[in-house]
Amino acid sequence: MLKPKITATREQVSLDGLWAFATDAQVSGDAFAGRLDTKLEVAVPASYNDQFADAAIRDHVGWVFYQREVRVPRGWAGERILVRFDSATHAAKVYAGDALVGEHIGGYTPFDVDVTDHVTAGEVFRLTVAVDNRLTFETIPPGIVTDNADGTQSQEYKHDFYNYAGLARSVRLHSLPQTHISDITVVTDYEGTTGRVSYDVEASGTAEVTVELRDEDGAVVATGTGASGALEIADVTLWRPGAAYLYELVVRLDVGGVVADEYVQTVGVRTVEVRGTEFLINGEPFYFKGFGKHEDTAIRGKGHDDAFLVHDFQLLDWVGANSFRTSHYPYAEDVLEYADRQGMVIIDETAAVGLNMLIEAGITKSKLKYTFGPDVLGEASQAALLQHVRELIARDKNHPSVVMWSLINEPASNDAGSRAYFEPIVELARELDPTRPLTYSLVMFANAENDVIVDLFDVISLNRYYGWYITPGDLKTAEQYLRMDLATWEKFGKPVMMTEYGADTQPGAHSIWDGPWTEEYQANLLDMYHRVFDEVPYFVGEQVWNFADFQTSNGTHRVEGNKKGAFTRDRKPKAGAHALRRRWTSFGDAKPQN
Ligand code: GCB
Repeated sequence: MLKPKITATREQVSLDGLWAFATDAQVSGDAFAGRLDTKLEVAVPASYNDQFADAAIRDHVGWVFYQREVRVPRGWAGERILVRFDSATHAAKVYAGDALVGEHIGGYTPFDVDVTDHVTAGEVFRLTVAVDNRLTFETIPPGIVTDNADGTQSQEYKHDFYNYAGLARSVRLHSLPQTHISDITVVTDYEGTTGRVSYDVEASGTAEVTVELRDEDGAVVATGTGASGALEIADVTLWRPGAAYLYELVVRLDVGGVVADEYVQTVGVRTVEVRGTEFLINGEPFYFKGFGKHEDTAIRGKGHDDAFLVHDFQLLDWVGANSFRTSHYPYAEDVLEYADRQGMVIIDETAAVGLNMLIEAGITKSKLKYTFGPDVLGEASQAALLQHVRELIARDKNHPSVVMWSLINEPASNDAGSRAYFEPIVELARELDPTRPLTYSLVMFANAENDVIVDLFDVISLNRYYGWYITPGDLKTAEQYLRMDLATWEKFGKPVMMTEYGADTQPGAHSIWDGPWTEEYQANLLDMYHRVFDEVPYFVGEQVWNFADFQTSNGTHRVEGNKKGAFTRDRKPKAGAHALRRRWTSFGDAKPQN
């Protein structure tokens, strides 16, 4: 799915800014049509929850409404006119005037609504977006909604982060020519100094396709005709971790000698491969150093913010990280585009988090006794995940920064039913993208003996909390457990990495002892893990949980959210961040040598 871009044939108008806002409890009558009777305004892009000082909005369960007037540029007559939502968390209904013009389910992937037949170039129309934050056994991520006696509903979910909702990413009105490029797929390779860009263009009508590949100086390095083909680049400059290089593929549709549409697709030439127990980028062993992140800041919730994007990448660079996982959902496309330009390596994760009914926010506590089955996560849930994987790969397939798909975080992969649930998901991902390795993050309870899906994947990614949830305050025993655990995965002959390890840390808490929550404890725990990692020959990476503190649902084991960040929520380093910096700046992108 192509991100809207301004080109010679395409235009757009940003709809970011303040919109009228109300929850379904605040409007009477048919809230889904007509003018919204409200004095509230809400900022877009940003989750709505923390913008107001009103618990009834923050913890609202159900529909909320966003509304604004939109003027269609007068030059757009004859064009197709669409509204692009970079995300609406978790389900949306879109209205132009009173007409329902589109719906979407899934809170972290973009969608277009075609409003051509409902608007007029040069005139104003009323745009309303109803957004539902409810998570059920039919959504990804899943959740449980219960009806309360007072007519309201309560929401329960198994993931740790707060269920921020609303329009957290950009909204724009954009135009497309009637005959237009609807999709582009690029796959890259190289041999010696010759690069190869295979491309495939889909168009909405009959047209001649021409392509032109330009280097970073704008020089044309290859041209081609036809909807698919392969371009060769003499003396190619590869896209490398920490040293990005991006070509531009200019795709044009020609109808009767006139350019009907033009789109510019960035291309980084690089390969990824799992060979034996190694993870290779451009044929060279790569060692992941970095974090699981969240899209999470004060006030904005999950709202995308360019200043935080830039600052977070600066901190990643400062600490010596070369990668992160988009835990636990696809991030805004702006993040991936920036990663492409900065040479940051991304493990791109789906929103399949909390598919584990036996745990809650990292600890054991649940009424449900199993996860997969017709009355829990069954066919409807699986269909939702299949659709989500289609949308994720359609959106992110062309990003050189994305080197691996993480299809699930901490599923109940020790539950016998998980195999039937996940096998079709893995098959679909392989069919849609045969070029990238697949992984998923294994919960502590899934071990080398009882996990029933590990053989389906290419890289074994472990989430382990020895020294925190297990043997807290006892790093000696934690070290023994960790060493034993890592040894058990050797038999699979695959690369193993740690996608979560860490300790909640209250900045300013100190101790000379191994005291959980202190800054020293976080640093010592990380050092202990690293000592063990460096002993394991098939180990390919370490991603600490988490880059920064983040907001969670209410719980007695959280103090104003999850505090496992190396940085605080406002991005100040804890002692752990300094410990990581000492280690990660001491070696490059290859595994540290003992
Ligand atoms: C996990 C989850 C992550 C939690 C973390 C924790 O295993 O994958 O979402 O935030 O544990 O801190 O409990």
